[in-house]
Amino acid sequence: MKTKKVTTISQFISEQQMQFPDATGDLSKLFLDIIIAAKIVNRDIRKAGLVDILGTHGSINVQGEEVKKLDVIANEEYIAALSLGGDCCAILSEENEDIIRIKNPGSNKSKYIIAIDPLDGSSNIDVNASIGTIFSIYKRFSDVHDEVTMDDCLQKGENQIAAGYIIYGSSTMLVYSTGNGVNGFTLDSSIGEFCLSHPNIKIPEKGSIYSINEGNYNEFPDGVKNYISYCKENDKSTKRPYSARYIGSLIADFHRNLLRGGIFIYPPTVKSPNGKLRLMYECNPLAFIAEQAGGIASTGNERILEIIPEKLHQRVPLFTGSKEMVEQAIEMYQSNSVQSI
Ligand code: AHM
Ligand code: MG
Repeated sequence: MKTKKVTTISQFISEQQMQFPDATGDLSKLFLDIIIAAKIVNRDIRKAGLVDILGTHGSINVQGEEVKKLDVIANEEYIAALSLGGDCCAILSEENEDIIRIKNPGSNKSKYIIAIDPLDGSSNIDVNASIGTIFSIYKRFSDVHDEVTMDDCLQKGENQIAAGYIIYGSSTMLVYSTGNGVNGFTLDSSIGEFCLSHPNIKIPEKGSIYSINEGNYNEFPDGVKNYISYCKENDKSTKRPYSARYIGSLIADFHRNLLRGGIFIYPPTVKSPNGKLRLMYECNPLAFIAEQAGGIASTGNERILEIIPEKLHQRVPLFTGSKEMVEQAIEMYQSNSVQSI
């Protein structure tokens, strides 16, 4: 049998690092911390149902949402791996109201801040649908010997040094970008390594999938309602009607659209005028990946990566995916000058 050449993520990261002779290797080390945590969380997710980690934890998080046991476990595991690694100085997590400043001797000198949604799509945990982890890495502005400031953490998405996600699906994949394209790695559990499986991912310019929680239709702005009608129309030249696909797990919806072509929309609604998704650890990292893959990410009115964040857990509307589809949706959204929601 001919053996296929395998590139592990560690080999890939060190090859990339060699292209930058001045690189200190600190970012590579931070990636290795993330990879360790991803493997641990993956191990626990794969055991869910056999051990007592399904169901609710009994608490409500800073977002006012019910916390699942696996939310707590994943949060603790990522924080532990990132803190022990000593390669980042602060963590902003969906599950913690404030910034977690890491106070161990190694991380006092670290320049990196990480924003993370440790377990995205938690409502899907108990029904065995795909869930994910989303992360975003920034360089602090302040001196490495000083306390990390709020300004260090509230940076616009354009400043991201790297971003990515792990999808715990039918296989476990890590997809990331350091601003030089997007690459995907699949976990080969027999050797315990993420191996390059999807090099240089490009999102198709056009697609035929639209992903939106249509149950909220009556609460959508008119422009979004019009776009949904457009998706359902018959038109051979644009391959409409499009297919509706919505898992309710952002990573699973985003990942499918990234590979196949499509649009994901979480618009403003009457109840949530800023949408539901969080800027720092959901929209920014996915916007970075989308753009690096040739796609678009917008609030409908502005590019996600240009938003200057005001608060750690800020929510923004999100339109992201294939370039032509997102442009069309934004045009229809904006053409309703009175956004009656
Ligand atoms: P979570 O991070 O608490 O799991 O919430 C975010 C999730 C996203 O994964 C998903 O896109 C969205 O919420 C689904 O929301 P809705 O159920 O309103 O459609
Ligand atoms: Mg989430």
